[in-house]
Amino acid sequence: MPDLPILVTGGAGFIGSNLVDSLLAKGHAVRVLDDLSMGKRSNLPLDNPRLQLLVGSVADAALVSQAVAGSQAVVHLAAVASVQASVDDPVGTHQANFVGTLNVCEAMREHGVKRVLFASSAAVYGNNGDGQAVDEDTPKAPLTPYAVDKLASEQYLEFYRRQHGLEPAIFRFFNIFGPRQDPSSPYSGVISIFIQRAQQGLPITVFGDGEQTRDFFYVGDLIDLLEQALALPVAPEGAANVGLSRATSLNQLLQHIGDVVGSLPAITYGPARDGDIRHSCANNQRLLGRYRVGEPTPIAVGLAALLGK
Ligand code: NAD
Ligand code: UD2
Repeated sequence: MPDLPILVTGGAGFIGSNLVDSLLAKGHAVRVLDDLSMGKRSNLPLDNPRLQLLVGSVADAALVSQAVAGSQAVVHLAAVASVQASVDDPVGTHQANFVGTLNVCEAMREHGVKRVLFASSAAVYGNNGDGQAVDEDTPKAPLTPYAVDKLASEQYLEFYRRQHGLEPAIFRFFNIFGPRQDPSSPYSGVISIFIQRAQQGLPITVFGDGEQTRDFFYVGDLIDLLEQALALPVAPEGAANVGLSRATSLNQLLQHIGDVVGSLPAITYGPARDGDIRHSCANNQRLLGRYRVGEPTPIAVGLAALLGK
């Protein structure tokens, strides 16, 4: 079905627009459904005749049905990606982060579309990593509405697999970084904020002592995984962590940024964020078993690519 479009919900955002570029470059037709709440038209090559943009919400069941009709597969990325936004507005974010998933499942059932990729999150583990790399069987401890909605979405997708033959491939992203990550909110990804401030010579605030760690994964490597999952003959049951299985502290991250940018601005250390996870690192054995993960991009190389170096 090479000519039927692949539907990318949230396709005007950071991860989505990187995926759209890559799919178009490989000759696929692509349909994007995005409400442009965070995503931007300028992230998309709208002059490409193989790209169609539908502007609206995944919470609108009729629109989702229209978007899914005639698609060959769905990559469901649309969500309010800020954990803090979900804490501030659980009802509003639930519409995008949970009802949106259910609408995608129902529309796929209605139109007989089978393959769907889903962007879940390391947030489903809460603090259960306890300083160790978490595997997928680690007990779940969703601490925020964002994490609850991601976990419930995963479970609904598995229900639709059993009941209606959907073929979900579910990924739990750790900290993804790369071009087009929007630094404009205080809750944007830390790398996008630190890079922008370093380039502009503006002071950087580290929340806590900077010894908290994250498992940073380059968006280009993620896109490669998503494309493999679209082509797999069988969509594997159960979610797979997406991380390098490598912990980088914020202090180490700042050193890398200083190396790539050439200098660092003033750095201040403030109080840790409420509820901040201290250490987050993926056990990625399942990912490595399911997908070809060539030589994953080390953080220094990803940062250089991000700055066009
Ligand atoms: P993003 O904010 O850049 O992309 C999300 C896109 O969804 C945006 O374009 C936004 O406009 C759109 N959107 C939001 N609500 C919508 C709605 N109701 N209807 C239609 N579109 C809507 O964020 P991202 O980092 O590209 O995240 C993509 C997905 O990956 C999200 O589901 C996010 O939860 C998940 N995720 C991201 C990370 C990360 O490190 N970036 C980590 C874990 C999970
Ligand atoms: C990421 C995801 C979130 C969820 C979660 C899963 C992003 C933006 N968020 O949250 O969606 O999936 O992982 O656990 O990708 N920090 C500073 N200074 C700043 C900004 C951040 O010190 O100006 C710190 C922050 O307190 C945290 C670390 O940097 O310790 C990473 O913060 P983040 O917002 O990039 O991502 P995280 O891991 O909280």
